[in-house]
Amino acid sequence: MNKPASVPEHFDAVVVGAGFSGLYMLYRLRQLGLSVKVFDSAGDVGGTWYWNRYPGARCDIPTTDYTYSFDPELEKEWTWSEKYATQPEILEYLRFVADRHGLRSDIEFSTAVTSARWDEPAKRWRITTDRGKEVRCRYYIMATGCLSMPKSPDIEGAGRFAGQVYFTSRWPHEGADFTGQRVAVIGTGSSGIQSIPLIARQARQLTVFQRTANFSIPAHNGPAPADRLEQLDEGRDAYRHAARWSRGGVPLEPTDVLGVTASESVRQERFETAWEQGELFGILNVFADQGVNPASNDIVAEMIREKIRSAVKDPETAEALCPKDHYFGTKRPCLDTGYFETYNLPHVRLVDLRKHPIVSITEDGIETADESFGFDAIVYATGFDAMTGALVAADVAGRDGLSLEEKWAPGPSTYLGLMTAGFPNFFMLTGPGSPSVLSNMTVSIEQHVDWVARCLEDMRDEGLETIEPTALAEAGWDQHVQDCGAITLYPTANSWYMGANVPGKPRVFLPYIGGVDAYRQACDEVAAQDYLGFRMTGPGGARCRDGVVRSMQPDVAMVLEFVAALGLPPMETLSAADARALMAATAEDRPPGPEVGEVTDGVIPGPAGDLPYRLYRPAGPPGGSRPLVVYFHGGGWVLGNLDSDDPLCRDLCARSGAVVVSVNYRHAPEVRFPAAALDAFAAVQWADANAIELGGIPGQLAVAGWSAGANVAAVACQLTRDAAGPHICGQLLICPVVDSDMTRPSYEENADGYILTTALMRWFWDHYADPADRGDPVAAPLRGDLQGLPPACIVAADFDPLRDEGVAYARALEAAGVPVRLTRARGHTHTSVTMVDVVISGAPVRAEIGEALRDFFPSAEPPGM
Ligand code: NA7
Repeated sequence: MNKPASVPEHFDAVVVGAGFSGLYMLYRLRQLGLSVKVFDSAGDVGGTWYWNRYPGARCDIPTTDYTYSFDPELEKEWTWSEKYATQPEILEYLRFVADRHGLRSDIEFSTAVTSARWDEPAKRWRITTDRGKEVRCRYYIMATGCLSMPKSPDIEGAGRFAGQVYFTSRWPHEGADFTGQRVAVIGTGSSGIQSIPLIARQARQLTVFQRTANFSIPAHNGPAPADRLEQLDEGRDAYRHAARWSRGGVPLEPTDVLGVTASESVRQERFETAWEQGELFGILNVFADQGVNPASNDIVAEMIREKIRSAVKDPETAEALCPKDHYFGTKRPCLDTGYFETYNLPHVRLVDLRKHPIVSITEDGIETADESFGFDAIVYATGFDAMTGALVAADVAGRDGLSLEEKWAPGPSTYLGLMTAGFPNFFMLTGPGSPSVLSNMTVSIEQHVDWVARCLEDMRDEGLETIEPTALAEAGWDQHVQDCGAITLYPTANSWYMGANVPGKPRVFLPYIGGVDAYRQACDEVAAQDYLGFRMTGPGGARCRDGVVRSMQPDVAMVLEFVAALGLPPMETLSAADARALMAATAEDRPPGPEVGEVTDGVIPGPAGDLPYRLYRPAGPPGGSRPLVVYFHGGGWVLGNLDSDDPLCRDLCARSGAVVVSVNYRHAPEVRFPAAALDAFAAVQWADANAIELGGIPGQLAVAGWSAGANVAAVACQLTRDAAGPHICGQLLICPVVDSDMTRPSYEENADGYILTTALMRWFWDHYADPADRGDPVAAPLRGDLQGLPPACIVAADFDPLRDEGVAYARALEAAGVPVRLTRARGHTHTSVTMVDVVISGAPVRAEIGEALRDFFPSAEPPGM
């Protein structure tokens, strides 16, 4: 008996979308014994592959990898016919999967969900559809895809054209026949690049309107690659496991070859191999640094441009097809079959919209600034409101009626790309903030579905009914997603990854670029730590272990992993001589730091003999005077020298426009406390007295230091004050040692694993000063008189045992009336801010340091004077 229409049906879960993610979600939810309803506005399964039926539509990940792995029998029964299967074959595959698992019975096709409202008292979602149906469910799961909401044709007059109009994203099922027609294609993303060669085969005339030239490499399609099939035959499970724990969702050994240092022959060889292979992850892996270093990226980009120039006969067209306004990879690169060669056909023409912008679409064609074109058909290959479009359009309102559209107006905010605060029991598969479009989608889909299924199972086992991220966890994840993007070149491009293709959309980096492997690790950790950052409630009680799953800068984490893998002995187990040798060895291959105008070495008369110094003069005309910064290197009074901090000194010099004089002081254990501090004091006196000879401006002198160097810098300021001169304009203290009290919380929190450990700091103190001396302000400047000291800039890093004493010094100086700028090096360790050109995320912190140094010298002549 049918239920009366007025009584809403209840389901444990409602899923929107019956593509790759929706189908697998349904399968897993059924496995859990949950009642499920799937809605899809399409007439059948397929999602993306149902709608995008344009000629030439194929996936751009080899189909051997673009496939479900959850069903080993399915894998045996289905064989892909090509390296990159066509849309009809992928659609056929999804139909096969739906039939094999009898999934269709729970799917309502040709039904769009029109709204969803969270009913707080009932702890249920109320879902309405365009068929006037209302259903209730506990869990609402969006399997709506990342590229499913077509972008509206934002071109003047788009509605006026009287001929045939096609959208690649909504291609008619009966196909299109362009024989004998004059056809326009607008858009040269993947859809345009795949369809243009095939449309050209039929059309009498084809005109392509290109706004942005795109990078594309030949797919070299054909049978599935034999080596890949062999690997799968030999060990399917191992292969799939490797995919799950790879960076992109396809097994691939990340290269460590740097574009900037590789020889020309290595560059060519690596590029040609990737070109021949015809795979996106291959061409994105020519050099380890091509995604972060503009110079390296340009090497690959130029090689691709050369290929385009050699494929296209007309030099002007070739040049217009060469992408020059974005770094390679920062917009989704394409795979093609004969795309560039198509422009050699006499009836195919390219219109460069940068030079000849469209003024309007007219009734019978397109008008550019200087030409009128008549067409029989216009094909829009203009892309999607990616990643957020379909979610926002679904009219979802969570707790207190807050809509997703309102919440995400400044850009999407999610925890793990899976959920968003204020929307209990609302899951997004491959949502913004997850690897999704930067990865092999099928691997990311399976990971998300498995995570959600496991979460729901755990909740059921624990008697929990609602789950929602906390504001803290979500803000932390959003920050991490942006931090990961910020160290790459991706945010520089006007791409749909940045929301830049849709007018008015906030510019935010949408996907997670930290890697499928790192992402999976984070999701697993969250689950293993009692669902860290989620609030859960139900008859089983309420629980919330609040926190942030990733707060370290991603490149800092990479450096730590790299160092850990070296298996070096802990420094504190070595002799001072061996520790110095180890430090020198690890610095051997690092980048040199920025160019400066001039570097000269000299000696200073110290209290007990000469002290070596190295002077860095900024670039600019010779002879000009600059402010002077006397700098002291780090190394716990035991390690370090002029070489150890050379890249940092260059960086400080370049950023501040000051002459930097780096002074080596006497080291412990050979010469103990207070030698280092007294040397620093003497160096400041000497630099002031010799300012003119050093190229400095008399009276414009600051001191600076890192770690123990910052300790002696701070002490030098106190001693100088006591000696009534000279005048010091400012003190820059980067992660300073200012106290010998090792009981502050940062010592415990960061005791181990961040290079400067608590044990190592103890070793430094033991080498430097007797316990009886450690309370002396000359060892622990925090304990000194702080009145009348120069303005300070103090850098405190999150993952540094010394963090809290740095902050304490800033507070104490402030209390003593000293102007202080406290710079928090978010997500950094004691050493990472100083790793110039290694830890990219340190650059903004050093930019602040440079600004602080310049601020010390308000009357300084600008650099170059
Ligand atoms: P894309 O990659 O977003 O490409 C859309 C193209 O359309 C791109 O070249 C756009 O230029 C162009 N476009 C968009 N709007 C306009 C207007 N108003 N005027 C002229 N040109 C315009 O979408 P696809 O469908 O090709 O591919 C999407 C993804 O699907 C693809 O990356 C694969 O992952 C699968 P723009 O670059 O914005 O200047």
